[in-house]
Amino acid sequence: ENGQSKSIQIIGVPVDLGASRRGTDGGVSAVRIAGLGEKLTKMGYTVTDEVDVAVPSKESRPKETTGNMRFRSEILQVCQDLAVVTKEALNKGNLPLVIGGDHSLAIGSISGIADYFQEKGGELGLVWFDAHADMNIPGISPSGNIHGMPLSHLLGYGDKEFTGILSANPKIKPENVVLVGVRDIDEKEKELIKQSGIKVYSMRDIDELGMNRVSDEILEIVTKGTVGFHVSFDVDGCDPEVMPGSGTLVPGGVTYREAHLLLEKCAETGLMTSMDLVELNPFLDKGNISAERAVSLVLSAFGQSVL
Ligand code: 5AB
Ligand code: MN
Ligand code: MN
Ligand code: MN
Repeated sequence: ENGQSKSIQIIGVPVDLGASRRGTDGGVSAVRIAGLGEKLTKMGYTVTDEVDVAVPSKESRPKETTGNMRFRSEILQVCQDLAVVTKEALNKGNLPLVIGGDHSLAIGSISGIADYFQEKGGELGLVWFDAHADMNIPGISPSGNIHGMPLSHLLGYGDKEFTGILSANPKIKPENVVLVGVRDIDEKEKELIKQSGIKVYSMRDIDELGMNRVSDEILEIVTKGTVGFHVSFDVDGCDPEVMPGSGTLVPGGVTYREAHLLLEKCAETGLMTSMDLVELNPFLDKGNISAERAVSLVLSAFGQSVL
C-alpha cells in the first residue's frame, strides 16, 4: 500500500490559536479563492467534497497571553479531530491535502496519516519545509506558541497528550525526517534537534549544494524503508519576497523556482502520501499573491509540469 492516489480530499483547518498574530485562519479561504480545488480537478484529479475541522476563534476563548503552551486544550481538540479526518480520508482511498491554518495543525494531520500506515506495519517519511525548525517543546519554547512545536511532538517529545494522539507511539522516526529551508532556530531548540538526530538542510546547504542535489538527497532519505512520505509545507520556508503573506517572515529563504523544483521532484517519486499547506496569512499579503503562488507550488507537488 503506497503511492499517490488520484483522488484528493482537501481538508480546511482555519486555526490561528497556535501563533501570536491573528489571521492565519483566513489562509484556508485564500487558498480556495486562488482556485486550489478547480486547478487540481483540471489536472485530472478527483477532488472529493472538501471538509473543514471546526476551530474556535480566539475571541470566543478566555484570553491566554502567557503560558508555556498557549491555547493547549483548544488546539489539542483540533488536532485530535483532524487526525481522525486524515486517517479516514486514507481509509477511503483519498490523499489528504490539509490547508491551514497555522502549523500546530500538523500534529493532528500527520498523527492520523502516520497511524494509518503504522497499523499496516509501515513507516511514514516526512519532508518539513520551513524557515523554522518547529522543534520547541513546552518549557523551552520562547513564545509558548504551539506552531513552533509540531515537529518535536511528532517525534515523541513534549506534551504526552499531543504525542499520544490516536496511539502512544511516536508518529515519525527521526531517520525518516528531513527539515529543509531552515534559517531561524532558538537556542534550546538547537539542542533538541541534535539530540533527535533528524537530518537538516539549512539555507547554507542549499547555497552550497544547490536545490537539485538537496532534493535528491531528501527524497532518498524519506523514501528509504518507508511506505512514502508526507510534505509539511510552511510557506515561510520561501523567501519573504516570494511569500509576503505569512506571520513569521525570515529573510534569506528558498526562491520560488527552488521550491517548485523540490516539489516537482517529490511528485516524480509517486510516493507522496499527503501534504499540509500552512502559515498563509492573507491579512499580511499583497493582494492574494502568496496564496496564488502557494497553489502553484501545490500543483507541482501533484505532478504539474511544463510539458
Ligand atoms: B512556524 C519560534 N521558534 O517557537 C517559536 O511558523 C517561531 O510554524 C516559531 O514555523 C515559528 O515561537 C513557527 C520563535
Ligand atoms: Mn512551521
Ligand atoms: Mn515557519
Ligand atoms: Mn510562521
